Amino acid sequence: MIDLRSDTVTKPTAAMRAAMANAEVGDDVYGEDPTINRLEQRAAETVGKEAALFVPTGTMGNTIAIKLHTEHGQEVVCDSRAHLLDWELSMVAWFSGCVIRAIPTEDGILRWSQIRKVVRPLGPHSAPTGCIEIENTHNMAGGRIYPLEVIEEICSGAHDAGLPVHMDGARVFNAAAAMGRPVRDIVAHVDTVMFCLSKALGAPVGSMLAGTAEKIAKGRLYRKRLGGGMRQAGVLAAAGLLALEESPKLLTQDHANARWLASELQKLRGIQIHLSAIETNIVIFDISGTGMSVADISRELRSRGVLINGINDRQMRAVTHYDVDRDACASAVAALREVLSSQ
Ligand code: TLP
Repeated sequence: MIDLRSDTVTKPTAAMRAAMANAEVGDDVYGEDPTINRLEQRAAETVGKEAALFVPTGTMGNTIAIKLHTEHGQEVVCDSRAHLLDWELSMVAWFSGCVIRAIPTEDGILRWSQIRKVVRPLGPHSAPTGCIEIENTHNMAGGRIYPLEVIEEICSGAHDAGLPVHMDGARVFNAAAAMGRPVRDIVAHVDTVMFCLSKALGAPVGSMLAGTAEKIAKGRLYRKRLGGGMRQAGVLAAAGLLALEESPKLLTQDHANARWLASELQKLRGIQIHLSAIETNIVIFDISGTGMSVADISRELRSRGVLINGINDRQMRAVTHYDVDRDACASAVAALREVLSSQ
């Protein structure tokens, strides 16, 4: 199977499996797992924050971050296609007791000029704003990257208004690779950042939440409350360390494959793609001109050994990663060409 459904499907490398087998472990709830401690330290150094916390999932990392930055009854400002809003089972409401104030954007990238208009204090009718959340790269906008000056402007506006900023940086290493900048430059101004080891970086499990030592110490307690105290999870952290140290340099290959895939898909009858929007490893394409439904295309592709899912009734998403090389991308294009021509 050529699996382009997501970069979450990456399998651990042979080196990761060997590191997992040999990992030194201890009970992490007592703070005694040396491999997790090393991963948390390396992650904090890499992103330039005081401390970092190993969490089982990106969803848990975002959930803890929002809880750290808000009180019950506040609003969290984010883009209207944010993962936080559409794909995390309303954890903002469930765990933090907040509602989302969503701002529609063309490209997934919020600007301070838009955020400023919805920021408000507690009033007789209005809930106060608790924090701002930005997603970098933006998944459902097709892996779009926040320009550094936009992040700086949002953070300075938010901080002047007394508001913290959390970055859902599930794929911030993709942004860094595409920009040729270290992650620490991208996240320098945000208060917390969550990034995933288990997506394009290839670890089997795990994400990191980074911020001040004080926030991360409190975050550790929220992680326990959420059932995320993981004991001898150094076996996972060992793969995570390799994901952190070794995988970032492979990402530009995924980006080149995504651009190539997009340019080939664009040649197919009825497929529409904005090539200039392909900045990292996510290719979102519109199939409404093909005369077929998303579900039919997905099913026909599957029967030809290719997995690509729809994200709504007219768009599909293909995500490149290290388990899908250029030849596999070519086979996926050929399969889709065949599906469309058998129409
Ligand atoms: N994204 C998954 C699905 O949930 C859509 C994917 O296949 O892309 N933030 C962002 C921006 C994400 O893309 C994801 C996962 C998460 C958070 C959550 O990470 P996990 O799945 O580890 O909870």
